[in-house]
Amino acid sequence: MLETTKHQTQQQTTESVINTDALKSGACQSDVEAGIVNRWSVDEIVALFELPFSDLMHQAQTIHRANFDPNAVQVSTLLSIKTGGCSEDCGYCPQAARYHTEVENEPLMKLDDVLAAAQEAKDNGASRFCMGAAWRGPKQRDLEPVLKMIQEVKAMGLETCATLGMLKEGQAEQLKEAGLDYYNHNLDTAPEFYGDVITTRTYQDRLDTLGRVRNADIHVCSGGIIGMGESRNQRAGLLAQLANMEQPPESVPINLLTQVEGTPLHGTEELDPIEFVRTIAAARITMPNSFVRLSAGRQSMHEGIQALCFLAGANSIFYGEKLLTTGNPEAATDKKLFAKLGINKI
Ligand code: SAM
Ligand code: DTB
Ligand code: SF4
Repeated sequence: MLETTKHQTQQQTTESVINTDALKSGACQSDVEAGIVNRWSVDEIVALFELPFSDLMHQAQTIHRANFDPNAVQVSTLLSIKTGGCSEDCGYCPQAARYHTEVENEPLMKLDDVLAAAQEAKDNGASRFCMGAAWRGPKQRDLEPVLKMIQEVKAMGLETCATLGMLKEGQAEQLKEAGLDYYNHNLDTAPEFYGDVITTRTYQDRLDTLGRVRNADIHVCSGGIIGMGESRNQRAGLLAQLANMEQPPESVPINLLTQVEGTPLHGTEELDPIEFVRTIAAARITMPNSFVRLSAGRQSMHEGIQALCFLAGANSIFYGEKLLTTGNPEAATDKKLFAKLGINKI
């Protein structure tokens, strides 16, 4: 009897997923015309999280294979071009001036040093180079040297990405003109949990920056951080925000919180790794055409969990021994892992 009930519940869950698929393919035309493109409700995404693990993985892998080469993973290398001393209060971030961490402030890097790092990333097999700055947002005098960096990195034959904080009117267009392919700006978490983590900029500020990036015809890279003490509902809420965008981000970084001493979120209860894999799978299912990036947190992640993330549909990583200020696996370690799993780099 118990088995029958369980089976029925599973069937209902699967049906609700299929109904959502119908909605996605345009069944609800009037909503689409009105600009309301709620492809996924939070409850539907929670239902994905609640599936038996094998069923969830099967769905994610099926969707992944229908849209991507399942054995290809895109690799981006990060460089912090301006480190520390940031005015914002993001509770996870070692670069916020107000928290006492071991990060040493460094001014904007010189062009030649950035280009040397980009060359090294290219020689190591990265296809995209992402430049990050610890700013609330760039002032015009900050932006100009960064535009030059973008032009030169692009001329080296690398894809370019930048993450510089909030953009003002007109700045995205200047970045586009310089040759920027992707702009990273994360929503970080669900709207309901956001105020527990950041108070110096609003959720709407972030959406506005993403709108400017999209309008300037730059690819959007936007995701969040998991393991900050948010609930499962809130993990689903973050994915709903991303998946329901008029055009979901081309790239969705899913970061596992890297806990840094001195930040308010240091000491947060560690997330169960299987819940992290479930988050990746739910991101894959809800954003079937986006690259889902297994981002921060890999250094402390067993390779078995990383393999499960790739199976769940992650198809992008940060590659190189440093993220912005914290560690990432050595390139040689990742090469061995890719060889073991038969993964090819994009
Ligand atoms: N200052 C810019 C901004 O915040 O938009 C760009 C750089 S900021 C460091 C880029 C992203 O890195 C953040 O939005 C956050 O999602 C992620 N991040 C920062 N610290 C992290 C940590 N300790 N663990 C995981 N992700 C982190
Ligand atoms: C993203 O989502 N993760 C990257 C990138 N975008 C800029 C940053 C992770 C930062 C981890 C903490 C650090 O190294 O400072
Ligand atoms: Fe500053 Fe970005 Fe860190 Fe927030 S995440 S404190 S904006 S560097």
